[in-house]
Amino acid sequence: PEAPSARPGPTAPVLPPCPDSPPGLVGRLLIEFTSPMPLERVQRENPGVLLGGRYTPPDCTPAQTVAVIIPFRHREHHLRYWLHYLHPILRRQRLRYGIYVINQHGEDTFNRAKLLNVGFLEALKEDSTYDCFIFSDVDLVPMDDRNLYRCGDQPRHFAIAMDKFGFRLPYAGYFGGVSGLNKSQFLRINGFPNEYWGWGGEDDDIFNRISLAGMKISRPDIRIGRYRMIKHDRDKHNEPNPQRFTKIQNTKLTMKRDGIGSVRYQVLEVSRQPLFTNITVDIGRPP
Ligand code: UDH
Ligand code: NGS
Repeated sequence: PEAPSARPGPTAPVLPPCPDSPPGLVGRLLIEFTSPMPLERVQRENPGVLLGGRYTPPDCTPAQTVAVIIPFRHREHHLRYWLHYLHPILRRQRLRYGIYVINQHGEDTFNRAKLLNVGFLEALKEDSTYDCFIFSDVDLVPMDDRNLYRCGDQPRHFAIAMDKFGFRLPYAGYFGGVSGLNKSQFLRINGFPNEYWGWGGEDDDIFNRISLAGMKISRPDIRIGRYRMIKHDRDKHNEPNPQRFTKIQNTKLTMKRDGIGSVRYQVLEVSRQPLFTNITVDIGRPP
């Protein structure tokens, strides 16, 4: 007798690989943040997204599985715009993906890079097949869907032409906003620093790590890597970090001991929402 069907049948069609250039992209997009965005509307408009914010293309097999990691605290209204714009874009890009909002518990000083380290580890606990990690601020929405949220043979910087910088890089080594590394690139730099409390410098430290590891940053065309940032005031408990200038001088020394290999935290809650997975975490406070 035949073995039970592991072979493809009518119920398990073999899908072709997803194309390098997805066919249904629209190019330049109109992005605006005028009227508030109700979460119910975003849910209604994205019925194909599975619990926890997971999606798999119905018509092809993607080469990568992408975890999108968002550092977060008290930005619910930004998150609703982000989900509204990004789910349809990522779907058109034919990505298999999951959205992870890493929510810093409590009111101690914010630590963006440490939250991103937590996101890397926790996404892999949810699904060990993630091989590409896109780190995105919650207030940045791409203005062109040809800016593909995938990983490549070098770490990638996506947010290179932000409206607030006049659609240019603010400086050649800028690596902030939205970036992506595959698993081996991320591990090669020992992940991100855990010791940047407050605003600034952590993205420059990540840039230094990448350079010190002998990698080069890849970027999209300047006409495609355009972003709108949702305008906001400075958050409480995320003041500019006065240590940031000296810290970024010492990446070569600190990256060996401070990174994904040394991150300590406690997950307080994992909550699978319809459009994202929310992970609330205690990451401690500055020494
Ligand atoms: N973030 C939060 N909550 C916070 C702080 C930061 O969710 O309280 C996250 C969020 O994803 C944000 C990212 O961390 O997009 C980066 O932080 P940021 O938005 O504070 O950094 P940015 O450089 O703004 O965008 C700095 C303050 C600018 C004040 C401008 C006043 N006009
Ligand atoms: C640099 C910061 C970066 C920051 C960038 C853009 O000066 O962390 O400005 O900032 N580096 C240091 O402070 C060492 S922004 O204009 O978005 O507020 O990302």
